[in-house]
Amino acid sequence: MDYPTLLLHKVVTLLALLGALTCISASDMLLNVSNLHMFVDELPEIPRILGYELVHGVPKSKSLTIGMFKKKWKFHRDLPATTVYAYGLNPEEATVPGPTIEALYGVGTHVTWENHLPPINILPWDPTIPIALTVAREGIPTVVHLHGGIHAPESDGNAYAWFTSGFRHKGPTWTNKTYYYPNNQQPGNLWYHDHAMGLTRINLLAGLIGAYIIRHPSIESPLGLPHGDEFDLPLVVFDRSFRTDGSIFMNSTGNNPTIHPQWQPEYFGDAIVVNGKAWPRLTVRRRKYRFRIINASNARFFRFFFTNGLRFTHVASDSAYIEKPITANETLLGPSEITDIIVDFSESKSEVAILANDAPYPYPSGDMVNEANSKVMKFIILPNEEVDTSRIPRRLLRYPDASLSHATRTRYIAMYEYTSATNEPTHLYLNGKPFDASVTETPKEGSTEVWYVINLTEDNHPLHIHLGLFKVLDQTELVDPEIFKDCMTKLNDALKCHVERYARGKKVGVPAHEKGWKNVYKMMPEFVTKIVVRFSFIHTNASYGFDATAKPGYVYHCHILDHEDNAMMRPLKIIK
Ligand SMILES: *[C@@H]1O[C@H](CO)[C@@H](O)[C@H](O)[C@H]1NC(C)=O
Ligand SMILES: *[C@@H]1O[C@H](CO)[C@@H](O)[C@H](O)[C@H]1NC(C)=O
Ligand SMILES: *[C@@H]1O[C@H](CO)[C@@H](O)[C@H](O)[C@H]1NC(C)=O
Ligand SMILES: *[C@@H]1O[C@H](CO)[C@@H](O)[C@H](O)[C@H]1NC(C)=O
Ligand SMILES: *[C@@H]1O[C@H](CO)[C@@H](O)[C@H](O)[C@H]1NC(C)=O
Ligand SMILES: *[C@@H]1O[C@H](CO)[C@@H](O)[C@H](O)[C@H]1NC(C)=O
Ligand SMILES: *[C@@H]1O[C@H](CO)[C@@H](O)[C@H](O)[C@H]1NC(C)=O
Ligand SMILES: [Cu+2]
Repeated sequence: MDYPTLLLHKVVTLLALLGALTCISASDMLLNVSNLHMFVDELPEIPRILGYELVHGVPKSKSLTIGMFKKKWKFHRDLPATTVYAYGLNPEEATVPGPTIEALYGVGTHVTWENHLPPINILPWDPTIPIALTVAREGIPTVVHLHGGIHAPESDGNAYAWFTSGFRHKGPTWTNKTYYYPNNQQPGNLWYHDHAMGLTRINLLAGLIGAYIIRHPSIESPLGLPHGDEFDLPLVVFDRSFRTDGSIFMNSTGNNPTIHPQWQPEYFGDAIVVNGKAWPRLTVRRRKYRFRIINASNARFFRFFFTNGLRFTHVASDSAYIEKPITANETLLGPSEITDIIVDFSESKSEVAILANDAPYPYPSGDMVNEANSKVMKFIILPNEEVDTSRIPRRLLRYPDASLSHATRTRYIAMYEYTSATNEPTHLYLNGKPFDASVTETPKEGSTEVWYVINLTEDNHPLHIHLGLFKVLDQTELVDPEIFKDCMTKLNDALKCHVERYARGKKVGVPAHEKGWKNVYKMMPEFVTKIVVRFSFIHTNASYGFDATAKPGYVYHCHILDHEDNAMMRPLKIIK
């Protein structure tokens, strides 16, 4: 090694050691979550913040300042308080998840996101994966992405637009303290979360997540769905492991410690947390409720169902309504996916309904769920009959058609996983390229494209595209995947490797409730998934009304956060 490389290596080793030290607490005992009673805490009410104000009854744009604070949070009655990072208007009101921001269609919201986090990280970050190494000792880099939002690149929370406490240090693509969300898109469910380069998995694990709803009353009210704070609730679901002292447990030994001292390919926790409490309970009336379920896990998939056979009806998926309600008895939710369902508790034959999960982890070929992570929350159903004027309409919202004939460009997006000599994953790339390699995906504003997403790994990767929405057309299994993978490993070129000769295996249909516009979809391993991506508003076809071509552009990435950080993410630049 030459001298500068050697020096860098020493610094990295030292920092790795420091990273490890900061997370080893006096009590390093992993909590056996089986010792925590389920359903003893009430589902907390998440504070709501309006992203607009009413001036003489007329909604006007509003400016919010939301901070990130280090504080203590009680995840369970019998668990000591946990140190977390929480979003809120001030430290006292900060919560995990953060306040739900309610925006109105057509009324913009300005948010100044402020970092108040002290420099020592509460979780083991790994300095060998691409992160803001230079400032890691002087502050915790953070940047906020509004997932599902259609807004200018400067407000998109680019991974390199991070900033530390007091904006003392800023990443290379940082531009402005205040973000602007125009809210001119279709009504639906969004969420905000951290997106800092190489630290996303940690900052989310520490608590930096929150729901964001765009409402369009003149379109939504006639649908007659359950509404109001009592009957229309976001449920932010994630999994965490804890130590006996209450601290969040994240393994500080990597699966390839000589390469990455701390990084592991997927984080799984044993306790299932809903709106900030582990396995909470909610008393409900015998009537319809709307639940906007956000999967904010790093890597866990959930397949939700009710143990008493109660069914539910999908009305939206990710950030958009679907055209027609779809009734089902179970639903599979990938990381960062959002499902929006109506549950009619008047149909329940019992007085208790447990929302349960039976998705193996990693999904689909991993371990079966155990007692702890197979239960999510409990609903206690009041016995008296209710008058319920809400309804589930036969049709929801229709958007302009998006057919393949409008597509002007075809792209192939291949997912690669790289392993060490011991066959342990070391990192993952899209199209075989690191995040920093120059941009290759440059769609035209207003255009429609077809992307073939080729999953060459053994895992299900939820692909998330910023700005654009997409529809999943079909999923086709690769025949002779090993031969095709070999070629792709050598040439990294789907056309030269004749993807069409391999993508002719069995076809797997897209579930009815996921046929609408999505911003994340689970890409099946060894399958080619064909999606049609739209780079204009889906509800009007209109152009965005802001400069989508500005720097620093957008990104697309795998939403398993441990993958995104290392570095299953690529730039996406919109051109005129
Ligand atoms: C956790 O506790 C449960 C019940 O006390 C026990 O059955 C289980 O073996 C324990 N698990 C571990 C990993 O110690
Ligand atoms: C920064 O954001 C504010 C508030 O949205 C806006 O008025 C201002 O023009 C922005 N400045 C730059 C340089 O983008
Ligand atoms: C932490 O990860 C290492 C390496 O993968 C593994 O050997 C160890 O058992 C893990 N520890 C716990 C408590 O899960
Ligand atoms: C849901 O229905 C399908 C098809 O009828 C069935 O295969 C599945 O086992 C059911 N799931 C649950 C959780 O009842
Ligand atoms: C939740 O999201 C994580 C990561 O995005 C994913 O791995 C997991 O499967 C998702 N779970 C559910 C229930 O959707
Ligand atoms: C939107 O654009 C598509 C093609 O891109 C077209 O078929 C459709 O008619 C347009 N709809 C509206 C409302 O302009
Ligand atoms: C890739 O394939 C694996 C293995 O089947 C699967 O679990 C994963 O979801 C797939 N990822 C995508 C993006 O399809
Ligand atoms: Cu992934």
